[in-house]
Amino acid sequence: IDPQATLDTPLLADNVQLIGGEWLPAASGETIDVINPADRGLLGRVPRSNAEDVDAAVQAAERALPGWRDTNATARAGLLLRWASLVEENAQILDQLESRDVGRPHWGPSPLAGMIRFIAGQADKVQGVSLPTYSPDVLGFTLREPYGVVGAIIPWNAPGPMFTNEVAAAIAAGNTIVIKPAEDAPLAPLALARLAMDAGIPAGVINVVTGLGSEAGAAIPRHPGIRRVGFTGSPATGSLVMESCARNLIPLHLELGGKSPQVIFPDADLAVAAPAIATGITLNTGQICAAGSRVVVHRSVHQEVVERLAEAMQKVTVGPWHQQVNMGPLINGRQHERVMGYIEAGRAGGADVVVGGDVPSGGDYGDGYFVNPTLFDNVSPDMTIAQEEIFGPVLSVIPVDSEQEAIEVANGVDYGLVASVWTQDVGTAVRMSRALQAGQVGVNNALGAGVIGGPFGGYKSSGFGRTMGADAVLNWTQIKTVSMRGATPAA
Ligand code: TXE
Repeated sequence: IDPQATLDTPLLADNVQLIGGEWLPAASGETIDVINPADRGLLGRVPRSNAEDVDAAVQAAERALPGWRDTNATARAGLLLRWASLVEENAQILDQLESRDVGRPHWGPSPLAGMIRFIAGQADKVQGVSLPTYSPDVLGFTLREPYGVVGAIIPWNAPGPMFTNEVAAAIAAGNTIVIKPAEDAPLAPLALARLAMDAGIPAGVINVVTGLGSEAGAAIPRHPGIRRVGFTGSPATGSLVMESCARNLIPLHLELGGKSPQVIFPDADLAVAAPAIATGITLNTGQICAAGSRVVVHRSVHQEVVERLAEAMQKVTVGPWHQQVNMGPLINGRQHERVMGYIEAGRAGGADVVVGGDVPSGGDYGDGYFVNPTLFDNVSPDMTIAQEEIFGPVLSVIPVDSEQEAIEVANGVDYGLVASVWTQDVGTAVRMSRALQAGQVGVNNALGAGVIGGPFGGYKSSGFGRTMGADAVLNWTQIKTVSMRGATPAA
């Protein structure tokens, strides 16, 4: 397969980004190389933008705002539905672009069109409420209005879904948006933006500025024209983005990853749980915010769980995206070093490596950022590998002796994104669903997945605000209370 082939799609052009309906290079002319993490081959070039380009994008979004905000909500929904149809027609090439850019093997049917359709359905269901008033001369009600020009910064691990989530919800609510994809994986977002233009979404409603986080990214929440921000990424960067929002006194939502527990009770169906947990931590090479990276298991089934997890993780095949494999490389050299550093920390901390702990070598692995699925046993809850998000295919098993201890260990981290509980007992499932501190709880499923329109977001340091579902659209609205006096009161 020719590593340049994806650039032949009419959905992408060399070194351009979308500002005010035009495909432009950075004002500085500088570029960033987009690299295939499976072989370090060059996939393309995108503009290396900075504050100047962000400013041009904000101005374009400001010009587009009145027209878009005042387009009736059903018409906005119609344009989103046209976008969804084009996304569906182009699902294969979008999937290839994302796979190549992220280094991921084919993921199954694309969720993108369905995600946009769900949000389109919400566009004309954004409603206020009627309010009681002190006088019969007055009507009281709320309006939910868009913020105006909004900004979003998205990561590289699932660029297509991240882009559609933020963009569809923000514009469905009547905002216009400036969004920066991650420098590591900007191709699918650029292609999706082109399809949105083809669908007839007006120029300036969606502006995509590519560039580095410290340059183009940092400029978005700093820009005085931006009225709200959505950010998904690391806690450290999220904190910087929030500081900028604080200076400008604007709201934001943050999604900052997790250290999601998989709590296994002795009555769980282990034949189902173990392979599902192994898939959950190796899907996308563990680079999923929801990935269940800690197995908190009752000691009575500890041995059996470790054996079953080891068997499932050994079956995972590793290789470049175009082969029939389960798992591709990590996104870049920095993440590879980071993940290998955590594996060393696990060993140094006294945990037992049951599977992996190393990198595959030779043959097709070449210069790719590969790492083998890694299973650590006898991890104690305070170890670094049990506390910090590794964002790689590294699973830690922590044995416990009681339900109470399981809850304490499961909740004993800064994060609170997803938590799973594996049991066949309804009582245990109910108690645990309430006790686990997480924005999503999965009972007998590893990623808290399988719900249509479920709001998604974190408890504790995993962030706040929700993407996806009807709440995602409401997130991008502000509430106005109107009291309307119909007649001048009689003298
Ligand atoms: O994230 P960053 P990185 C976690 C995961 C991973 C770690 C580091 O643990 O190992 O973060 O990944 C932009 N102002 N997650 O370094 O830096 C950047 O260009 C504004 C979890 O890649 O947070 C990119 O578009 N923006 C996570 C986006 O922020 C800035 C997904 C994310 O990059 C910026 C990704 C700045 N100063 C990583 N600096 C999840 N929640 O799923 C960078 N960016």
